[in-house]
Amino acid sequence: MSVEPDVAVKAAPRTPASDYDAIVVGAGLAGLHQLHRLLGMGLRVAAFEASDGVGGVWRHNRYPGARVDSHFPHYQYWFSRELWDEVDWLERFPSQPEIEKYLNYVCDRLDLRRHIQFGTRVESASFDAASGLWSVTTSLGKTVTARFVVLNSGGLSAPRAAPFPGAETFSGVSCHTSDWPREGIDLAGKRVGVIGTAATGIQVIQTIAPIVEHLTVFQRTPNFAVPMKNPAISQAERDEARRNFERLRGVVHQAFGGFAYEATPPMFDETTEVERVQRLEALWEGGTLEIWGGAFADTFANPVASSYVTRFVGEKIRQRINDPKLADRLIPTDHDFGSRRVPLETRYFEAFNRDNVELVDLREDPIRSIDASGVNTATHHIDLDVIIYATGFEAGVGAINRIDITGRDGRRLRDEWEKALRTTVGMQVHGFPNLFMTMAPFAPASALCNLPVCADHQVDWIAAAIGFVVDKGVTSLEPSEEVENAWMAHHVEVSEPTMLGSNKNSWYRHKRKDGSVGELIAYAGGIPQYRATCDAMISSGFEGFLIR
Ligand code: NA7
Repeated sequence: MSVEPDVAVKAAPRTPASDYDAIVVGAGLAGLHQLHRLLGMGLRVAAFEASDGVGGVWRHNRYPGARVDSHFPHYQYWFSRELWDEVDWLERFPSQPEIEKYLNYVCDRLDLRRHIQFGTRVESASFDAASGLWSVTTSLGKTVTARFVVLNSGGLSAPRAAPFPGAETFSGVSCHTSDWPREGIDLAGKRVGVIGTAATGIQVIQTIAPIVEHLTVFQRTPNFAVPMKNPAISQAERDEARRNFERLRGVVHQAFGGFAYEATPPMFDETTEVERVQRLEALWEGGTLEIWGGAFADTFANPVASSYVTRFVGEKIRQRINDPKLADRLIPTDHDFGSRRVPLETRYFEAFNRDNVELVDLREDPIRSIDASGVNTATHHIDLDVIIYATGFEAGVGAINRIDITGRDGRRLRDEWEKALRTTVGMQVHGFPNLFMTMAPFAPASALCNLPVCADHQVDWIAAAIGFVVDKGVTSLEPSEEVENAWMAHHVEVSEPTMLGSNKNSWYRHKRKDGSVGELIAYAGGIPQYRATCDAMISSGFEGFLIR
């Protein structure tokens, strides 16, 4: 199968004494592509995957209603024309089973499975400056050496632990959404509690409300959400997408968030009141995420535009909730639309019109503890058969920090990041030569991107960086402190002044171990600026990097 654009390595790696040239951690969406790309460069590569199959988050997040919020044809690999031609997507917003099947298909089509060691969690990685090699130790007790380590361990893959006292004493079934059992959970006729009302909680709640006997929704922060329109994909639509593959690929790689939206939106002040309403109505009816960043060119930066869209969305939601007091609780008043991740929904707000669905507003009545029979809030006890934790992830850093990583001069990544979270373009860290990562903080891929587009780009950049080290016959590549400072300063300059920066209550912001709010991990400069910086690093021969 052809791969474009290819990165050919001209010289043989200089470290035949190592077990591998590169180790890839994770066999999800980015890991599979990374493995394929590095093997295509003629490197000796092994991938380690903790679970017993491929797919990463798309293998584990099999909760009821799980599906992607990126519409067809966006959520697929963009590096291969053949894959586009061979895979017939069924729904405009593919479901978890469809995506898991796709990733398994890609794995076999690219003949990757034999390079992946399943059931093998990477526990530590340590750099030895004398040999220029990383030693990687796995849960099977084995240590292997490699020149390069690439962490494709996922930006939203380490679940946040439930902090409720007594959770372990619950006698019913309880489960985090990202750890949903393959055999499923029978929810019919059960009293179910869902904790969390963001992208995941919304999908669960709207799906199970008609099935369960009684549903208690525990909401801490209300979220804006926008209706998803999800028709089946016709053959004509597939054909059209394939015909337009090259054009679309050019567009998504230079679009702000990796979506080929139809037109560049106007500035808010350049539109009349009538045009604003028409525009928002059309986007609302469109049933995609386009209303988020695509309503006005300056929605993220102009508080007036942001408030306008916020009011519009709030009113739309209010019309769908029968009880005005309930609407007050479900419609956010503490943040603007789009300053947190916007979920798509299907009759989510109507679920609260059902007699069997009850909202517990945790801002008024917080959870105090969990016991054998259910949840205790500050005011009452709720009997439950099942508790579903839709409580999210340690975003950006969780999966990386589960690995004990020691770089140059004994620096431990966890400790460095606890002091100050930093990366260079979200893919390397000063002090950690030849260590690469995808979907880490301070890149579009960490939050504001249709992920396959951003993951493909990061895989390409990492391949180019590794190719550079090998071709130059040097030992290692690492961003200098100056390069990293410059990237972090740029990130803060473009991201903090946006409405994303003004909202401190979102997974777009790092949460430190002590619970305090840290850095904004979502890079808000958009793909074009980001790619320009990354491309310039490659074309300048990684100027300013430490090349040893
Ligand atoms: P999120 O977006 O992190 O949401 C987690 C939800 O769980 C959110 O409503 C939280 O309320 C709630 N939560 C978290 N901890 C608690 C506690 N201790 N008590 C009550 N409620 C809590 O995770 P998702 O899985 O929905 O989505 C993650 C991303 O995955 C999503 O954006 C997609 O890109 C894919 P809070 O808002 O913090 O008050």
